Amino acid sequence: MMDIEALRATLRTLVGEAHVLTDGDLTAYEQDWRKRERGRALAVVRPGTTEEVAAVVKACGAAGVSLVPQGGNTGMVVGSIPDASGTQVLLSLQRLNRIRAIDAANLTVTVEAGCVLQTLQEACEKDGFLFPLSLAAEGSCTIGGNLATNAGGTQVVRYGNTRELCLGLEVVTAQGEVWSGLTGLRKDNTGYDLRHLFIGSEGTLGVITAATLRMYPLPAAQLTAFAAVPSLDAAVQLLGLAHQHLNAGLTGFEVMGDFALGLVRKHFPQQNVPFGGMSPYCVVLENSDHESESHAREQFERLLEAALEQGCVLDAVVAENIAQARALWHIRESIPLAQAQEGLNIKHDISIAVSRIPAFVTEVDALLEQHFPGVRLVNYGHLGDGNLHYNVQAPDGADAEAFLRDQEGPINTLVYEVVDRFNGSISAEHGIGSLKREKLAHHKSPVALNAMRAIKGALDPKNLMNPGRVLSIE
Ligand code: FAD
Ligand code: S2G
Ligand code: ZN
Repeated sequence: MMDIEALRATLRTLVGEAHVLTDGDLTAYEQDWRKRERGRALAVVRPGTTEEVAAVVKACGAAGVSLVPQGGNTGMVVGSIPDASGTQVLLSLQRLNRIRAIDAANLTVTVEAGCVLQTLQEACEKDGFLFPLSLAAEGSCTIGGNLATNAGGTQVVRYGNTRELCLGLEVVTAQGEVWSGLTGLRKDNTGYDLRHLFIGSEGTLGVITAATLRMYPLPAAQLTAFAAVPSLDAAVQLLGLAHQHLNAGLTGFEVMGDFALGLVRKHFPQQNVPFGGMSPYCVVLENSDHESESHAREQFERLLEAALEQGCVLDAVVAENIAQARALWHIRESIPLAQAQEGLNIKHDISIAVSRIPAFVTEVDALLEQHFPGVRLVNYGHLGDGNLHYNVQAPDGADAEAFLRDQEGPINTLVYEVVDRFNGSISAEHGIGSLKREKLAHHKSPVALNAMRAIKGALDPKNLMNPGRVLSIE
């Protein structure tokens, strides 16, 4: 039988009394962001150095106690909180948050896992560089969590996911050893590329403690436009025009269904959403130009003229200044928050070839209407990279909790069956966590699942790293 008090005492000696929490209000660590589940930690441990992380992992390993690494706890798939058994240690990386180095000549930044994404963005900008990962949770999510979930966000269309931004990692392995792979090298073909095993592994293979990431020169101008479009087909057509006119300058392309925007109008009336209700969809897109603001504006005008001529845009506004641009982006980023205010909801974070998204939505809308009449469809997301947040809210006036409990399974099954037929992915950017673990087993080939289990068995044979997340290991 594990001696909980003895382990707690050991952990206190390793990281300091103040950084081992065992009572009081631990909701921030034990409840997931969507307020779906609440776990109970044997202890919340907050190491401040990589060496302390290694010592904690070793101590837990020796005691046979599993660990749940946690960054900002903004994950969407219930992967970053302890289970309800009270036998797991929640390892918070929040104190391990230094920016170790910004290397201008190499265009890299080396940063610790607990650094909040927005803090890193601001530090790079202060030195004249862009760290281009951007998502609505950037004020609380951390670099370690972004890497562990291979986060996407609103600039993937130009810069790729977190994976593409990572050049090197420092990881504490499940055995409590430190792998230091913090190279800033763009080329290093010396055996298996271990960083890519840990990126997207959701805390199930090791604890990411630091990373060396790509930075880019700040653009001379970043212009934002908000356009009303008559259909999803028109949005896809506008995307094609934007690629043609802006090429590498296209750094964001998000689509928003009118019901999704309606939730922002309802819950955040102070945000004046343009074109209220005039079209079934709106798009917010961004042009980053390295020449000048006037050049960027000219390009946008040419693009919007062509789009108006071709009828794929009904109306559009181009932000006159940074404040207006931020306000337009804030509307898009407020959708998940407005959804949370509206109540518990069923999320489908899916990706499909861009060209096939309109047909997918037509088909799955009709099926949901037929089998679950009255559900409300909150459809929005990163159309630029084929990732849709096809979310389902309970019918107006229905009990959201009961709806989630009773209908999530059947609705997921229906939606994911169509995703499969469209050769899509059932998790584009949020990962699997515990929420989609059974779905993964159903939607991934046995060959892929066996290879994943082999990797998990090799790197974490005792299954102490975030067990029950991503894979079910007996
Ligand atoms: P946590 O939630 O703390 O952890 C997430 C997972 O990573 C868990 O499995 C955890 O065990 C593991 N983990 C955390 N830190 C480490 C570490 N150092 N080493 C090993 N494993 C670790 N996601 C997107 O991809 N794109 C979006 O556009 C997006 N928008 C969002 C908008 C809102 C409003 C919210 C609330 C969330 C959004 N998310 C989005 C989801 C979430 O923000 C991302 O998954 C983010 O990367 C999680 O970072 P975090 O630090 O909060 O990680
Ligand atoms: C986003 C948030 C999750 C959701 O805002 O891009 O990833 O579906 C989403 O609400
Ligand atoms: Zn997203």
